[in-house]
Parts: sequence; structure tokens; C-alpha cells
Amino acid sequence: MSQFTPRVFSGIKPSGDLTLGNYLGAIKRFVPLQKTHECIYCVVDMHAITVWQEPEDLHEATYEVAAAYLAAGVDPREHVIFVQSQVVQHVELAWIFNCVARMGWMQRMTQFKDKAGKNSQNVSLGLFAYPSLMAADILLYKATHVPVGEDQKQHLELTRDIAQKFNNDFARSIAARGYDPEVFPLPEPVITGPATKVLSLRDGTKKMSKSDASSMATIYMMDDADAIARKFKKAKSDPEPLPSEEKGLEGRPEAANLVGIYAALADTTPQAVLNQFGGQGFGAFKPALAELAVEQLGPIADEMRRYLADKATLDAILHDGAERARAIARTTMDQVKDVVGFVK
Ligand code: AQP
Repeated sequence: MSQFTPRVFSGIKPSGDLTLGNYLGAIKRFVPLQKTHECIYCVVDMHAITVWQEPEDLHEATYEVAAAYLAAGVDPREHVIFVQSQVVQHVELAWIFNCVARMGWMQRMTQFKDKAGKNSQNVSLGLFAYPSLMAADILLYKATHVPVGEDQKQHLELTRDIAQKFNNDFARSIAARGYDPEVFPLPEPVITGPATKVLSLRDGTKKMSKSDASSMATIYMMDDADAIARKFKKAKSDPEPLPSEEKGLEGRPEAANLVGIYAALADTTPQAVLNQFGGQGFGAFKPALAELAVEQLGPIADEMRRYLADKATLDAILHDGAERARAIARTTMDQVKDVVGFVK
């Protein structure tokens, strides 16, 4: 039996309006985990500033992420919702992890390479160190499970490497101080379901992203019915009808993406979607998909607007969450500092 309590941690950056990718890849999947795990969901504002954010936009987007967690059905009484910058221990642990992680590990991170592009000498040091802060976010709470989209898989592997190296490097100190056998668990990524990588609606080689310059490529969680219908109508597809077997989606990324989105929204499988729509063209499928998306996202967006109009309630929920997060974070940091050899 593991020495660690099953605990879920995940976070979203307030770096723009939330997308259907954030919803299906992360937020929607946060909700059922509440039945089986203690859950901690964070608005990771310190990650957001690794690239430039207008302060007013960051401020509003922070509330938007919190509102999305609540509107989707996360219960802040039973579980924890908080803002990363309100719990100072994240940076403390991240610094220690900067001294555990190796340069070579960080240089392999494909998200850094993608985001830095040809500009790698001119991006922030924070963008390079991002995965070390992410490891701190997760391990501060000794989380065992992390629901994320596919794009975060490599960062999760790095988190495990950092946890393992910390446990090994300090094994003697850990044993001597009675924290046996390990300080950190090796957290498992939870990457499940038919929409772990929602693609841009305009380019089947790119993921849907908050920071995409084209709003037509992206369905936002707070888009109205007209915008959703228009964007799906214009979404890139192909001239073939939908196949009746999943295998027929191979080599058709745009078609597979739209079927995956439908399946995730309807809580079913791509094969079940093809059982219903196989043989039909996109002229019939896209309006059905838009209707389903409006039906699912509409009530959540209404609830988000209700929360966003009542910042006092959001602040109260976030302050309470930060207080509860801090209590766990302090215990971990007392242990970590002791193990590292810092004087109390
Ligand atoms: N397209 C996607 N499909 C499935 N899951 C996705 N996620 C993001 N995009 C997709 C998941 O959403 C969670 C929060 O992500 P994040 O805000 O921390 O960072 P990100 O992955 O970099 O998201 P964006 O939308 O692309 O933001 P920007 O443009 O600011 O970088 C994660 O679990 C992620 O996997």
C-alpha cells in the first residue's frame, strides 16, 4: 500500500479566455474525480506570467478560471479551489526543484521549444523553468493523480523525475529524520477520454489554444450560440462523408477532431458517434455538433457570468481555498526544508 493518500491536483493558466480544449481536456474531467479523490484545483497565475500578460487581463482571467471550475461543478466546500500566487510555498519548493532538476532535462521540453520558437534567447527565464514550478505545484500537495491534456504529458514525466531524484538524493537524510521511505509520490498523469488533444478548428496540425491569434480557430467557453455555430460551420473538414468505423478516421485529423469533440461532449465514444453519423457529410454533422456544444456549454457559461458578476463571493471562496492549501503546503515545506538541511 502506498504511503500517500490518493489526491488530485491540477491547474489552468489565466492566460486568456478559456477554450473548449481546456474544458474537455481538463475542467470537465475534474468534476467526476471529486467522488473518488480529495481534489485541489489551482488557478496558476504564476505560470501565466512566464509570457507577457496585461495586468488587468490577468486579473480578470484569474476570476474566469475560478468561475469555470465552480460553474462546471467543482464543490469548494468538499475540495479546494485557490490561486497559486496566494500560497507562497509554490515558489519556495520550485527554487529547491530548480536545484534538483538538470539543465538537460529542461532543454528537452517540447512545450518550451514550441513557445520559444526561434526566439529562445529572448524569452523569459520563467518560461524555461516553468516545468520545475509545475512539479512544485503538484508535489507540494503530494498529489498522486494529475488530470491534464496530452500536451502536459512530458511535464508530468519531468515531475516524476524530479520527485524520484529528490527522494534518491536525500534518501539518507529522509531516513535519518524519520520521513521514511519517501517524501514525494511519483504522480500519475490522468489523460483519458476522446478529447485529450482538441485541435484548432482551422489547422489540424495545431492544438486549440487560448493564445491562438485566430478566434475562428477556437471555441471559447463563454462563446454565445451564434459564435459556436459559425465557428463549427467554418471549421476545416474534408469532402468525404463520415466513416462508419473509427479506423476510417485515420489520416483525417480534422474529421477525427470533430468526432472526438462530439464524443467528449456527449460522454460517449467516437465509435458510438460514428454509429449515429457514419455515412453522413459534414453539412449534417456540423450543425448537430454545434447544437450539442451550445446545449452543454451554454448553462456553464451562464453560471460563469453569474460568478463573475459577484467577485466578493469568488474572493471568499478563493481565500478560504488558499488557507486550506497553505495548511498542507506548510507541512510539506517543513519536511522538505528539514530534509535539505535548512536551519529551522
Ligand atoms: N487543445 C487542448 N486539448 C485538450 N486539453 C487541452 N489543454 C489545453 N489545451 C488543450 C489542457 O488544459 C489544461 C490547462 O492548460 P494551461 O492553461 O495550463 O496551458 P496550456 O496547455 O498551454 O493551454 P493553452 O490553452 O494552450 O494556453 P496558452 O495558449 O496560454 O499556452 C491542461 O491540462 C492542458 O493539457
